[in-house]
Amino acid sequence: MAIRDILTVPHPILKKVSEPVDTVDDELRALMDDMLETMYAAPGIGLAAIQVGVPKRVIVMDLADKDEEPAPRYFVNPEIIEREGDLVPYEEGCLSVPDIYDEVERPARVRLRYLDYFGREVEEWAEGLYAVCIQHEMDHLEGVLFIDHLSRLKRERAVKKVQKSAQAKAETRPAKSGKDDDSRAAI
Ligand code: GNR
Ligand code: NI
Repeated sequence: MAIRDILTVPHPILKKVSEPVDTVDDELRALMDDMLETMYAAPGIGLAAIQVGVPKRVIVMDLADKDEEPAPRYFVNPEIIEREGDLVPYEEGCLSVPDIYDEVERPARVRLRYLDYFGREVEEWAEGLYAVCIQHEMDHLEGVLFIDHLSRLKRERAVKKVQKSAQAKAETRPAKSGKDDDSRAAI
């Protein structure tokens, strides 16, 4: 297992539409394991593969409270097959838009069809935080971020703020070092 880097706005990959998965095999499970570890480390409650630069229709999630047992969930090729209830506002955040929070309205309940960690087909209703989170994650599969649901002014402000703090971080920290990283070797 490995923690992967999470892409932040305005990285162009985040706008890509992710491709369906053919088979849920060990290689895909290794990706899902990495995604879960990356999500827990962040920390976050959900993560789409595109956020670690992989354009596949894969999502991981864990909605358990800190004092509860971990409850990882895995979604491959998820589809919303029914929507129900009023639009409900929720203050959303996103690991690809760090430190920005704003209200987004989404349907209260959605019926899902997806493949789980073992490639078994599941159909179920999601409501509450589960409904909010799966709709946020499924937006990522279409290249859509929660800030795309806000006004242009709010969205542009958010992107600028994230860019600015990423730049400030890059200036105060030395380049990341790793065995495959020779970015500091010759200056
Ligand atoms: O960690 C996350 N929290 C969150 C809060 C409200 C609505 C959606 C989310 S998902 C987010 C992690 C993330 O960016 N997933 O794509
Ligand atoms: Ni997100």
